[in-house]
Amino acid sequence: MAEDDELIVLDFWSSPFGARVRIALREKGLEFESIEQDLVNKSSLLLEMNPVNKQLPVLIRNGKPICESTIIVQYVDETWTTSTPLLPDDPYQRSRARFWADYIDKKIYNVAKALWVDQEGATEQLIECFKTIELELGEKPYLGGDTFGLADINLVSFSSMFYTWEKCGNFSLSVECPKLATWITRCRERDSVAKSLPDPHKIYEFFMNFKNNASN
Ligand code: GS8
Repeated sequence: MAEDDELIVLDFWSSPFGARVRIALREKGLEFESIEQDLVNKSSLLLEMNPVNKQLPVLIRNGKPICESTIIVQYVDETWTTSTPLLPDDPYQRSRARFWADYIDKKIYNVAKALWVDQEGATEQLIECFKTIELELGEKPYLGGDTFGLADINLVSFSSMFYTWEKCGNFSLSVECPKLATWITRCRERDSVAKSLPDPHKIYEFFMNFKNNASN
């Protein structure tokens, strides 16, 4: 990293998307400042840095913003190439990693949101998504193969919410998908992940308060 490189993350402690950026930066051994955002009264900095989506996370490198978590992780990987690649070199393997990162983005979160509002069939759909990912994982240590990468980051970032999803959907991930449960433990043992993810019980409390307040 150039000596004058300044890295700022516009962040929120419980955000799985923010966690992706923190994990990627930590995998690369980069120092950064995380600035906690108010999701209701958005700061002028957030609105200036992400005027289109007005969402976090935003990575600000020397004043220039990069938006959308999956794009940020790829930017980090393409910018700091000397350590811990997060995508394979081979274009075909890269396309597969991107496919699974995209599947996780498009499917998992939307189905979990349906579970959140008690939509019928949402639990079954979520378990089906988990099983699909578990099938792809197979006997590999990581989704991308032997090394931790983009697709792993995209999924493990949600793992602090799994306890909440299991409670809401009344299922056990380790019973339904034992290999995926082992994969979560493996990923969470990494320093970058352990330092970046919030406590699942804290997330449960946070979401239950939010849900109770919303229904009152
Ligand atoms: C999603 C970011 C997002 O939902 C990404 O970066 O991958 N596709 C984006 N951010 C939320 C906070 S995390 O739950 C957010 O900024 N919400 C405020 C809003 O949407 O107004």
